[in-house]
Amino acid sequence: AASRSAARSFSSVPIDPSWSKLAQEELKTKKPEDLVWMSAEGIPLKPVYTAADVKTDPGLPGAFPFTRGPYATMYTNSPWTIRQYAGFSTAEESNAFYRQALSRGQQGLSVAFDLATHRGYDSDHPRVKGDVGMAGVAVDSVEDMKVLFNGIPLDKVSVSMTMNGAVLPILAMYIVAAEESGVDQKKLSGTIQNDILKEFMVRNTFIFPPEPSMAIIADIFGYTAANMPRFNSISISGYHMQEAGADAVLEAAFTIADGIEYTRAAISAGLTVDQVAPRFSFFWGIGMNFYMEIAKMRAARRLWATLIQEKFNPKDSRSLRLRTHCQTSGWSLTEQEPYNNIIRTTIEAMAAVLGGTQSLHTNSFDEAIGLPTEFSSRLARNTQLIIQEETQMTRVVDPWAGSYMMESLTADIESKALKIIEEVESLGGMAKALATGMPKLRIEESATRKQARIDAAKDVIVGVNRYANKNKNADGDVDVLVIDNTKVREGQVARLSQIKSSRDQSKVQAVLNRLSEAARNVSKGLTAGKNRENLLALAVEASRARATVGEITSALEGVWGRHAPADRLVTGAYSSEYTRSSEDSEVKELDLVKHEIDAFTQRTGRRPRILVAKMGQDGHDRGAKVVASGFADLGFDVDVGPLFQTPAEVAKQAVEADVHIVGVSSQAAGHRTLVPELIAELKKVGAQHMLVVVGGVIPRQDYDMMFDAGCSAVFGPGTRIPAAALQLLEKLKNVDV
Ligand code: 3CP
Repeated sequence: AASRSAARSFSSVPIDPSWSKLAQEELKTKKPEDLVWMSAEGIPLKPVYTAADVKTDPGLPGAFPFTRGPYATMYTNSPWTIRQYAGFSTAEESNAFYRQALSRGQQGLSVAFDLATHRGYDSDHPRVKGDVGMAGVAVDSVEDMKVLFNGIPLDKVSVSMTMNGAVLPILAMYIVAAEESGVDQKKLSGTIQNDILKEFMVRNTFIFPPEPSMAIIADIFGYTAANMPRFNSISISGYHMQEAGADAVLEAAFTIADGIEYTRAAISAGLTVDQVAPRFSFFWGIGMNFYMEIAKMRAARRLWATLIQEKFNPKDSRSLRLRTHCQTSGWSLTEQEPYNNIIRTTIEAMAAVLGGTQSLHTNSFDEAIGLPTEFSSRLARNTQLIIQEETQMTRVVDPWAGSYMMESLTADIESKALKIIEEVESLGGMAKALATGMPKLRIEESATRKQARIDAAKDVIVGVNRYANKNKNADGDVDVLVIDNTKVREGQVARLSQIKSSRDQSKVQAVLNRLSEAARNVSKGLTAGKNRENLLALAVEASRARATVGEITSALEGVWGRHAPADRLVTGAYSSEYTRSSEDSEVKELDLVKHEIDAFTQRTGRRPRILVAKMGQDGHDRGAKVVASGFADLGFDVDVGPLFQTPAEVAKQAVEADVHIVGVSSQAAGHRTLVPELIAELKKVGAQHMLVVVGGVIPRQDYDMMFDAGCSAVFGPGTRIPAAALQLLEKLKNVDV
């Protein structure tokens, strides 16, 4: 049914007439146009391409517009960097993990910090109890940073640090740790993510409001341009947009638009395009739509070169070369039949390589379940080593060039993305566009549609909505890494108090005061280097004096405040995608949900009401948003709680809104600490009748713990929204509301 109704709109897609004749003989009742597939991007993928579909010559690799790669020789001379993103627990444990990985074939480092660090809190802060050491390594001061890189030659190994919110203290502590190990900052090669625009759009680990956040970035550009010639000052990231639900066109468009905005920010701060753009780098997510991902990478390179040329007219051709890191899609991993994820990751890695990435992370197969183990990390690394060293794929530069399909698809993505970039530009650039909410809403709409296509089995996920293995335990339980969050926290707290008692307090206070003064000057609109101090230079001084991440952040927060985002919910996208050409059984299921909601409303006088809550510093809110939009479209009253709540704050909101259900979304392992606390808090305020359900990345091993704590249901990844709704409505029948 799906392909028939889709084909109706495709009679306008030009298909080679001679081929159509040949095809018609084979097809019998179908038409050649029935074989056209419409992608999520709205790009029709035709069954056959010919020379007539190619309108653009891709040129040569290493030459404008760099469609075929930023370097002329690419992997034939030097393959991409195998750079696995990792970090957990303490600096000691992460350091041991890095050293082992490097000895077994990994080529560059990529540090994952815990969420407390991302949000600028020291490990002893009460808000971060469930987060310390969980989704990354805990770093509070330069002492932790020194332990993290102990024995690793920072003048030889390039280090990427995924840090955006607390970017000043973290980059500063890295510089000081290197300095104290005898490596001058001039020699440091690596990358700091430093991409705050996409944090406001999707990733949510911002700290300060947008304006001072952009000033921080400009200061980092200024400092690295002057002092760190080998260091990439930013990793302009589409990855998180894809993880949040963006299709390839949205990802490419918003990321390039971000890059244009950063270039403008640098120029407003008195820098030139050629001082900054050669050290800009990019970061793509690579999902399962194989051809589309390769085409996206090619199109993005061409768009960047063309637009930067047009808008800023650089003299240095390196300003036009889009160099990128890629990560296979975390979202595409399934909790069901997790070994399938090894296969998915291999295919995605091949797309990244065929698309010409400079650096790559391949996910571990168990990442939809919990934190990767030593075993799963080794398999993930070996996936890249096998592609790099066994397949001979590195022997030819951009082997897809000249493919009718690939050139046509590349041009399609380019033109569609260009339209969106122009839309953003017409709003005044990405910072202004973000203030309108447009990019965020587009991505959420795309995510909600995607979920509806999966729930209606229009998009197939093997082992989830097709070919599900009925014997759930056939593969056995998959091991996950369990971190003793309390122990890590206690260790960090002890080290913090030791540092604070052994440093020169007046020196620390003096430099923190200068940081606050610089922050005030930022708010007055003064420019770094001219009439105020550079924020990163000050953070370096503060780190040398042993100021902590939390203290450096507070010195700025005292002036700028902490950003609290306003939110809107997508409506209608779920039901419109779901009902359009869905199977009968699925339409019946929706009718059943409706019927149950009506019955509930009759019985209680109001519709079932759910609070979708996020606790701790986990800002991954795609799941929460999609569930909220889906439930609202199904007929629930939905409240969406703010990000970063404590259990007590969630309990308070649940009571104020008088909800029937609190749905907790957890993606960063905080549930073990935070869900039991929430249930205790609900009891305290007399709301023990409310159902508490948990969804997200919850290892099977934790299910019993969740039920024992008093949860009514646990929804893992791959749960269909109508099925979850029915289950909850069933449980509400037994509750006196
Ligand atoms: C490369 N080189 C070459 C060639 N290829 N020289 C001659 N011939 C060639 N064919 C040179 C380059 O010019 C460069 O030298 C050096 O070799 C290294 O190559 P590179 O391409 O710069 O590669 P690399 O150092 O690995 O840098 C890759 C980029 C960097 C530029 C993409 O930014 C990077 O590593 N990014 C990683 C970002 C990351 O890991 N992010 C993790 C996100 P020079 O140095 O002299 O120029 S994890 C997020 C997870 C989700 C979440 O956020 O929660």
